[in-house]
Amino acid sequence: MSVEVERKFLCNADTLKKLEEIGAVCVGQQQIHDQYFDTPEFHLTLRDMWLRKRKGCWELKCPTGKAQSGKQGEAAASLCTRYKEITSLPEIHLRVKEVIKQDRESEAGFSQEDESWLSKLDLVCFAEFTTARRSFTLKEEGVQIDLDQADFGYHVGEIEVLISEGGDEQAALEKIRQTAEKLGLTGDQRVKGKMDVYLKRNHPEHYAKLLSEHIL
Ligand code: V4E
Repeated sequence: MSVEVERKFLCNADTLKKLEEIGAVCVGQQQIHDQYFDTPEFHLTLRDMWLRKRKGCWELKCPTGKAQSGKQGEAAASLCTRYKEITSLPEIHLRVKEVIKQDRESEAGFSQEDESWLSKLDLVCFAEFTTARRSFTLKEEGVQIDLDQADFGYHVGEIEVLISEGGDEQAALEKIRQTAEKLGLTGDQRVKGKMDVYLKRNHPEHYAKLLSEHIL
């Protein structure tokens, strides 16, 4: 299982030029269609768990344990997020079931095509959007930079480093800090992700609930 450490940033007219200047190499462009699922009572998202279907595969992003302390300090770390990424469907099902605490037993076997487990756990799609993504890499640093343009009109960049669970978070934060510096990012506020903007516009009640619980 991997942990994604990332820092979002606001893109501007100079971002592409800057990426070129720092030697970032474009490694691809893609359209990503995401569908996010939760119960009507928001069992998952209120625990900062994000269940989505992307390119026909299920993914669950959930919080890692306590942040590792280190010399990066709280300020740098607070600009970044850290989430475990689970892609094994049986494990996703188990974790989701644990949280929703449904005692209804569901069948043991599933396939990517069989979506009956969703309705058994009362999961419905609450967000659906498509993102045009351009990805760049700073190969020597193991850093990926994505420039995302969501179809609801939000443009955001992210600097990300993947580590294994229990891997060196401080090193990841340092790589992100150095990349942000090279890109000339100056802001000291965490930048909103796509979901933040999407929910605020489309589901203000859900958004307000997540804000009040300090999830967003
Ligand atoms: C973790 C999370 C959500 C799930 C989507 O995560 P995000 O990284 O924003 O999406 P995306 O498309 O870039 O995924 P990737 O391709 O990198 O896997 S939705 C909300 N969160 C929580 C969250 C948060 N609290 N603050 C910030 C800045 N981002 C995400």
